[in-house]
Amino acid sequence: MPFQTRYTGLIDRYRDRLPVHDDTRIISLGEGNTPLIRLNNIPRIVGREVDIYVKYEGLNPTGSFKDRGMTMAVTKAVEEGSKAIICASTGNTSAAAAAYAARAGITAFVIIPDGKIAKGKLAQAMMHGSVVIQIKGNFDDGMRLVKEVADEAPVTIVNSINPFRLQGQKTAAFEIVEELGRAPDYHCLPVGNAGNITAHWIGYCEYSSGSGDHVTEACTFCKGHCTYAGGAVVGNRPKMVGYQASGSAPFMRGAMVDNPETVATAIRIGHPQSWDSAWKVKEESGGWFDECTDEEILAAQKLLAEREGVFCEPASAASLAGALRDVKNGKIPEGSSIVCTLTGHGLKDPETAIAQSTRPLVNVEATLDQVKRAIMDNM
Ligand code: AN7
Repeated sequence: MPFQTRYTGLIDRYRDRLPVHDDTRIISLGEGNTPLIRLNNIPRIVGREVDIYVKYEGLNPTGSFKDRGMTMAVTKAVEEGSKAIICASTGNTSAAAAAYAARAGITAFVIIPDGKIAKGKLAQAMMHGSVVIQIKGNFDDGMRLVKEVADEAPVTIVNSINPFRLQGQKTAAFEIVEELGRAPDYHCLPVGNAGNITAHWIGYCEYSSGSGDHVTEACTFCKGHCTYAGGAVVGNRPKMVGYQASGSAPFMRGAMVDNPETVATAIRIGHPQSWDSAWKVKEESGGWFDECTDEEILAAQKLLAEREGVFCEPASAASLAGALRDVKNGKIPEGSSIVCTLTGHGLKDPETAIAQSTRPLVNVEATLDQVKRAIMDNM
């Protein structure tokens, strides 16, 4: 028999660490198994001896890390007999919900802030046939409405308050440990609702405990769905570092923010849903929160695209912007290994990318002469 290598998604790959049964119908689009790319050029530019890797979650099926959580959430919703799912979203959750609902043959209702989601994400939600409800309000208003409506209508919430979401998302940490042979010293993420930073910590804790035993009361995060045994840590765990956009930084203010604003619309979130657990993650891991200005975020997005050939969306670049600053100021010491999660693909938001591209387009007639001139002038 030939060795079968077809990759069939993260639930199949990490089945023994996820809350599924042998006969569960898996709703998958082959998510997970994303590249961990070592940065070659940027550390040299920064002039520090550090190993920086980017986990390119933009290469998931719908272009963001949300697919990891959505394969679990939709699989469980279908298993429980649900015919419809609902979420509030700054864009990526709605894209993933729409796609996985299409795959499962159920209906997705998505609530998005009017005019404040990137074009690519809107295109996805519409194209996959979800019911797109635009509200005159922001993500936080949408989240409140989702909770209220789910109390009265037969719909399953697939925002990250659905515990199966974090179970799927924790697998990113598994992949990183398996690829590096150990956990990194620092793991940097952009923070909005703080679901993903929590999910990664669950994953690192579970993996480092080296146990498949389900001792639920030991785990403060998973609400009973992970395999973290607690106590005996046999592997290393990273310091978890969360970066927010300055105009949308409740973890820096120490309080909810009512009118969040940032160019990084994915993390335009003032009332994070995983508030308590994110603080615990920071404390347990010895990490910290910090903020980046929109200018820093866009500069990091551009640096990564121009110097490494990796295109992420603005929110994702907050992880690198913050990490580079903390490498330069010594908070992250030389000799460290760092993973930055690039949560979403740059193609999600072409308008912001084009608007911040400084190189002018070179417009010429369709003649050899003019094209040659354009090349010589720009060598
Ligand atoms: C690219 O899609 O909340 O801290 O509704 O799309 O786990 O919320 C998106 C969040 C980071 C923040 N980067 O993750 C949504 C949504 C990107 C994102 C985050 C999001 P969390």
